[in-house]
Amino acid sequence: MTLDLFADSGETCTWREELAAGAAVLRGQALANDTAILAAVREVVAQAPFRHLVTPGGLRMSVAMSNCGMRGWVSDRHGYRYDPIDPDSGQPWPPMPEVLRQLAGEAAALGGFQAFEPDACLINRYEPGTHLSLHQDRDERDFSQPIVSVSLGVPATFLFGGLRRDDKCLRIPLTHGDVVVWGGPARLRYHGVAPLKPAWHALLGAQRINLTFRKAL
Ligand code: MD3
Ligand code: FE
Repeated sequence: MTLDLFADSGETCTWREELAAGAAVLRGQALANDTAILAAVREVVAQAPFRHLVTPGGLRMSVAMSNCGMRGWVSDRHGYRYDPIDPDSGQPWPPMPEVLRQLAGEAAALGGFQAFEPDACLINRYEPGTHLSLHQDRDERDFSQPIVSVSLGVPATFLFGGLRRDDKCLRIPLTHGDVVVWGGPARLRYHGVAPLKPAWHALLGAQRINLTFRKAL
């Protein structure tokens, strides 16, 4: 664990917690840039508005989603996939803004993964009561690549399980500005988000936004 209260560049982080082998929380890593990050997210969702995807089983997801980058994660009656085209617009997903790409690369390096070049950024929007059921992320081709997640807005309880669905979950509070790097032996652990409690954040109101950066191809 390192403490650097006066860090002024992206090369150091303020507070790091090793959750498990391969999983590092960088507390407040996105804080210094939060307004630029949110401006970039707003620009993306102006072009690719949030929508509620349907699972292959026909259930509407309570989390609303959008994407930027060369690939976007989508779900429909046919299954889950990474698609270069936004099915709602028929157009490519908006490009990944530089401020987001840079945040993901710096965080991955702090988590021990050099030269992370994400081609997909999934943007999840949670409103009060919204949850994400326990799942694994396994739609990517190369599990040696990490996933970087950025939490913005109201706090959430992240559920961090094991390699089997019925393994006990740790409950990890994630709040505005927290960045987590998931890789190595943590890459295929089950995880989810508990129902969002009503709360208020100065920049996002009652919402939580989570960005997940991945190398899909
Ligand atoms: C642990 N999103 O989009 S990000 C997802 O807060 C997703 O919106 C959650 O799970 C959210 O798939 C959690 C944190 C996360 C992402 C990928 C992981 C944790 C992970 C992969 C392996 C282990
Ligand atoms: Fe996930």
